[in-house]
Amino acid sequence: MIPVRDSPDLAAVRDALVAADRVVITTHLRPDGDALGTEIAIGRALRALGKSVMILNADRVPRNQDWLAEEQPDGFLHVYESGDLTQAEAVARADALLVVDANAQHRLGDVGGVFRKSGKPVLLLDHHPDPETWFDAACVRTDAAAAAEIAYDLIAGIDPELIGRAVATALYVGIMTDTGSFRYSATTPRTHAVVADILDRGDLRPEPIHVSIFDGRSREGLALLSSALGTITTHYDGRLATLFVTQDMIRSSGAFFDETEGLINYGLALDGVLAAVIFLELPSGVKLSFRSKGDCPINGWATKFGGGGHPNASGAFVKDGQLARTMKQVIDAAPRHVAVDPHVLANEEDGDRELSDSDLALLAQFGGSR
Ligand SMILES: [Mn+2]
Repeated sequence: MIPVRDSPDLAAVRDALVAADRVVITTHLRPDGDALGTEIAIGRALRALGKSVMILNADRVPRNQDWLAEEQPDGFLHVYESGDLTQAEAVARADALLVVDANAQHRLGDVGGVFRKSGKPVLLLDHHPDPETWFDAACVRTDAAAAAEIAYDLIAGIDPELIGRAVATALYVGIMTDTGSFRYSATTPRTHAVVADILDRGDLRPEPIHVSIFDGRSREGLALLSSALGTITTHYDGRLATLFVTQDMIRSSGAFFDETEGLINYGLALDGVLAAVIFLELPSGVKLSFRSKGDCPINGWATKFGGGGHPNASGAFVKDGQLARTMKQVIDAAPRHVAVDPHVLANEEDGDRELSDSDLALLAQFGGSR
């Protein structure tokens, strides 16, 4: 057992949950391991205390976490459907609503509006900066490596005995995925101490969990990886790497869109690269993910394109954006946000230049919108 990291804001969220008999939990669109892990861990702990809990998400579970969803009790995990009476009743009868791993209404999809219009107290547990202000109680720890790390303190603060196998598995998935398997810069000695306690209490073996999350790639997903690797280019003397995935690449590989998850790490893995951006072409626009190494905050850069996130991991969505134009705008905006050598900048920043011929050729090769 390690000491619980308590605080008045965590206690406020914890007390509200302990006092509630009925709780509905949600998280962000395209939920990831931390989003689901945090929801499931808190939800299972509250159920073990005899409470009625529903997880209600705008989007379905990603394929690599189907196994985690399948381990949950019936009726616990729901994908939101307008007009579904069971879901509407759960919100109407709830004593408290909880949002995890996201701090803005638009990140919650349709469930955001449902929560806000319900008139119920809405609680927040999150590790992203700049939360919206409509929550009735909020615990935001931007120094936590994952929302699941805060969930550990929340649950252990109620009763550490609640961290059995089900809760421990969910917490482990959350922390392991959000830290890139314990390597991102937000990982601290305490993160490892928390994980050690989780493994111990849940009697977990890490390997099968890693295999389930990371080694379940389909042939189609590998084909997509192969073509995405071919799009990696570097800019600003090798400090920035970009890669992209077009609708054509998704179609011709036969991969699911969620198999684009993690591709950006191959850009960041290049020697000398400080930051990487992946451009994902969707029918409705271009989804951007930003990653960086060490002391190179890129959340301001993502904010410029309507998104945000953490200093080393952020995202944005450019609605109706075309791939070539969006790439140019993002790459042009890089020098202000990525530590770029001023000599390189003098050579590169010559007004309103086009994408380089090689970038344009790559886009043409992979059928990207111009
Ligand atoms: Mn997270």
